[in-house]
Amino acid sequence: MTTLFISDLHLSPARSDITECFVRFMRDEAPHADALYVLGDLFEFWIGDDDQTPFANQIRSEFKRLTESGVAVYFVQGNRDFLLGKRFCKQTGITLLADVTTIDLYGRKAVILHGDTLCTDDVSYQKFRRTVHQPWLQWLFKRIPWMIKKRIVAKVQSGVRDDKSHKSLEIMDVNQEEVEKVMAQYQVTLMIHGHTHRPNVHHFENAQGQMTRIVLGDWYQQGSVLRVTAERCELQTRPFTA
Ligand code: LP5
Ligand code: MN
Repeated sequence: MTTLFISDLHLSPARSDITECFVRFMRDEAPHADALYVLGDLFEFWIGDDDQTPFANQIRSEFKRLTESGVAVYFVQGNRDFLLGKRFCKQTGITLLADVTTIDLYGRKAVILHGDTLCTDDVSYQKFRRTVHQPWLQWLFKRIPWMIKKRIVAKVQSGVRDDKSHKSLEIMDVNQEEVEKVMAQYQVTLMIHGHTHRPNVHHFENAQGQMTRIVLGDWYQQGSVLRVTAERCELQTRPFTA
């Protein structure tokens, strides 16, 4: 019995090394698991479920193949694929989860999330996030032709990149108070998230008891997988070369 967690792959047609590692993972490793959780930022950027490029279809077919083999696949949106929606899920058989969800991991309750909402010191990002998560704006955006959306995203991305380059690493990390607040709110002692690209297992103690926060790694230089069984939790890497 194994449950796998991945996040922050940032898949794009420009990075065939990441895509190849992902395809190997999906075909050789994931079929042996009970469930796969993708905790956001699967894509470098997902413009919308109307993406019909060969690349988008290749990724869809990998998920479809996996879910058809009987593996349950769950998806939490990241800050780069918050526009991935119901259509993609229907086409692939994956299940879209709420931004913050609790799951039962072999008898232990855990809260899972992408992790961007924990970075409360990053005030400009949180403001930006609130804007792009406005339901009316997303409703409108989804109705724009794909090629025009692509141009809008490229334009917004360049402005966003400039702002990010001025931020400190501390500002872009999680806020410990927010972590503890979310864990208390969901009454869990285990949290799993990605986003910060700082893979680690953090242990700390507070009034609620012994807490564990597992941070998933990104896929820039290698694959990164959290394997959980009833006995253990292990952050592992996968090389890009087969
Ligand atoms: O992912 P990572 O680590 O590189 O950076 C994130 C934060 N950045 C983002 C930005 C997205 O990756 C790119 C978004 C393009 C969006 C196009 C939207 C099209 C409209 C859709 C409408 C439904 O998420 C980064 C964090 C970092 O994580 C660490 O936490 O710091 O945040 C930023 O850099 C954001 C800036 O601080 C905000 C700049 C505001 C620019 C104003 C743009 C106007 C928005 C108008 C929207 C239509
Ligand atoms: Mn992210």
